Amino acid sequence: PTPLKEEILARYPRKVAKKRDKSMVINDPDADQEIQANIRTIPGIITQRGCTYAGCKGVVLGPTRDIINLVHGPIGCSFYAWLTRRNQTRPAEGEDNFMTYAFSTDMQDENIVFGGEAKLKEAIREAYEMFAPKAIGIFSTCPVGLIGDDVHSVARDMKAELGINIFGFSCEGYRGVSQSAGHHIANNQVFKNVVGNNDRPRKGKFQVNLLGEYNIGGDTFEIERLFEEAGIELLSTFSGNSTIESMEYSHTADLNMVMCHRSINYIAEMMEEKYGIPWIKVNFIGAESTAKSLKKIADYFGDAELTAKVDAICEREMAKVNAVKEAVKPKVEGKLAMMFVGGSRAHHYQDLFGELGIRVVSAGYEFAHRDDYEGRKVIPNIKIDADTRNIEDLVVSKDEAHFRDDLVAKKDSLEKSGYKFKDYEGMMPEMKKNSLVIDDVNHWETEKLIEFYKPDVFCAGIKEKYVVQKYGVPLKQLHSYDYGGPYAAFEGAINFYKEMQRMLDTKIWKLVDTPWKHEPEIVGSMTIEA
Ligand code: CFM
Ligand code: HCA
Repeated sequence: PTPLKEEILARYPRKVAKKRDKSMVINDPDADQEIQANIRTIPGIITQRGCTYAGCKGVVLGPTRDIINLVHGPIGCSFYAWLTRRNQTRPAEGEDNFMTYAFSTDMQDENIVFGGEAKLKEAIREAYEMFAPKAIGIFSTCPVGLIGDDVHSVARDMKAELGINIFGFSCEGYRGVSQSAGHHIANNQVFKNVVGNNDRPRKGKFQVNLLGEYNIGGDTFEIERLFEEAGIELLSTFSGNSTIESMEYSHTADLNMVMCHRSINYIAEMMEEKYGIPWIKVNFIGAESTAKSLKKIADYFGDAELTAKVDAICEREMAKVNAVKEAVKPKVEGKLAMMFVGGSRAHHYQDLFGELGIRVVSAGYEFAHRDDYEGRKVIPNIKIDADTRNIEDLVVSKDEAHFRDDLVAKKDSLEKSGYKFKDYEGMMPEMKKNSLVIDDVNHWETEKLIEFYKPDVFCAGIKEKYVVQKYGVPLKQLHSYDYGGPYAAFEGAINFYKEMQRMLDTKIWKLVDTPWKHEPEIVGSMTIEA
């Protein structure tokens, strides 16, 4: 072990050290290393993680503009998630957009004692009368599960009463160990209640869905532009810039592309089982990854005209990207970065840093699973613990009327020529030897990482931002992008290069000096009992 890992573990009580040891791996891309992930956070440690409700309501359903996402719970759960994720949307003239609102039943003590179902029904009626939405989703917060309100029976009753699509989510904050459980719950309910509700006739020659792209800072818009130019019909994005209707006919696609594997692999798998739609992993973060992903889609369809268009787009855009890269790279090359973000981004953004010659010395996810680190090959070996068993695993069967035997045949023949489906390799094989991979990093570990590596940029979220900056290290939020973005696709890469130049090609951070370095306000020592 490196001195750093030893140093970190040495300060922990014995049991904690034993547990954290398995979540920290000194990477060797050529070895099959195992990392511990998706387990409970140690109580009292300052984790980066959020809750199951956040993963369900905020992440997966939040970006769909015309569903009323009604939170059943105390007002804080809505208020603190209100517009903070920066997922954008572009409604057509006259189309509904409820994303700027925060809908909540505003539970009070009285509802906790006597039950909140009546209040929930009233809130649904009120929302219906005011907005006449096509659908309403009900999201359970912690107290709902504790007092036993049945959001699903309320949803059934209100669906019968109002005649619109209404469905509930048992996504109480404590339901799983992190946001990740909320993704799974969201995937299940959207698949059961939305996907397949509308057999819209075919419109395009090449019909696809983009799964796990949430339009943070306008990322989805960048990808949509490329598809449109290439003549690829994007039916539905789950869920950036989406509508409920687009999800209803998403089962008529010829291909599913998975961007964020962690949050949406469940729907990709279920769509393949039920409808025979194959899925591939794509990544539109990084110019080279974007070009590679576009070419992979063109290869799937095997159409000469499409391939020529995609090649032309890539060539034209790469010329623009390279011009900026050549200007920026000499100024930032060789600098050190580290990134600790929820799921996919701690992996995807390594491609952008790689393009600038910035070295990623340490990275990790808040809540991803072993397959996101080690690749999907480990899925059969992942131990299913009680916390995971707590989340419903849907049993899906073939829909004979809609099943695409032609796509299954296409997949088989492409696989024979070496084309890879469901091929997520994970983060660790792509990271440098001896880089430090850490799952569910905590505040103490963050401090030690900064002291040890003295990184030039730290990528994480709002909770980490100001503490890290007070160490004299700039922090780039890879969740909300601070006020910036888009960073996806070619134009996004250009934006990101310029942002890195702005943040890294300056001496200002070296001047940060905190008063407590010289005059601590309190001095003391602490002993932690094992
Ligand atoms: Fe997927 Fe996301 Fe991420 Fe995620 Fe998130 Fe997010 Fe994230 Mo914040 S879906 S896992 S639950 S890429 S909200 S858009 S930035 S933690 S790395
Ligand atoms: C969430 C949402 C979040 C939080 C970001 C942050 C996001 O997990 O509930 O901690 O800065 O991207 O908005 O991940």
